[in-house]
Amino acid sequence: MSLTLYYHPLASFCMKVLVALYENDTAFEPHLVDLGDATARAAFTALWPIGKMPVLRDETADRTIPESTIIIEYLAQHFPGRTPLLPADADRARQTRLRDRFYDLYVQLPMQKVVSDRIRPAEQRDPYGVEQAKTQLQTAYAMIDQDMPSKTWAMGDAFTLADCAAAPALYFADKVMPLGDAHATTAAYLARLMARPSFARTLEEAQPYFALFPK
Ligand SMILES: N[C@@H](CCC(=O)N[C@@H](CS)C(=O)NCC(=O)O)C(=O)O
Repeated sequence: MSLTLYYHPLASFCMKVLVALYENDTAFEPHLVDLGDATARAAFTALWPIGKMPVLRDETADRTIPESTIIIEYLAQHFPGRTPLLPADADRARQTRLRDRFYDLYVQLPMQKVVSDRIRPAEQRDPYGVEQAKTQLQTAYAMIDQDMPSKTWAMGDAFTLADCAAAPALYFADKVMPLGDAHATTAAYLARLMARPSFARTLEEAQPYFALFPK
């Protein structure tokens, strides 16, 4: 098989790429990376010294592709399917990339800040940083509420890269700072994402690992 995905089923940026792969039934070999295991970590950082998942390896093309957005762009270009993931129109493609950046930088990263603080030793916690992250999430929720009311997906009727980014970002953000009734439009978008077969499958496969998610 040409494609191998180095990933962990519970890692939110990996989920983003799984959604893209499942959207188009793209064949790949899953390679689960346990970064807590020294040997597995060494093998993974030999591939991508930054040490962050996911990484895609295309053996046929002899290419190593890191970074979730770049992986999805690669899939859209080299392994296209029924869901185009990036619009052909250049302006719409730019707007899609902006929304992808928005969900990665202003939803996913602040969510990770809150989660990672929970698993630190008490003396290394960063309450000020967590407060800033929660304020960032509030701003992002309000922006999504404004952006989404008349749309099914982030770019309208078509499911794209932006929705791949939004799905795990909003799913875990809702766990650390619930959307509730105050953000009903964003909550409804999250419900649509969770019902989308590609993301439903991704969540199903992560179920055995959910006990690792810090409450
Ligand atoms: N910008 C990267 C972020 C990847 C990332 O943060 N991955 C997390 C898992 S969701 C990771 O590998 N964390 C392990 C670590 O930081 O040691 C992307 O979009 O792929």
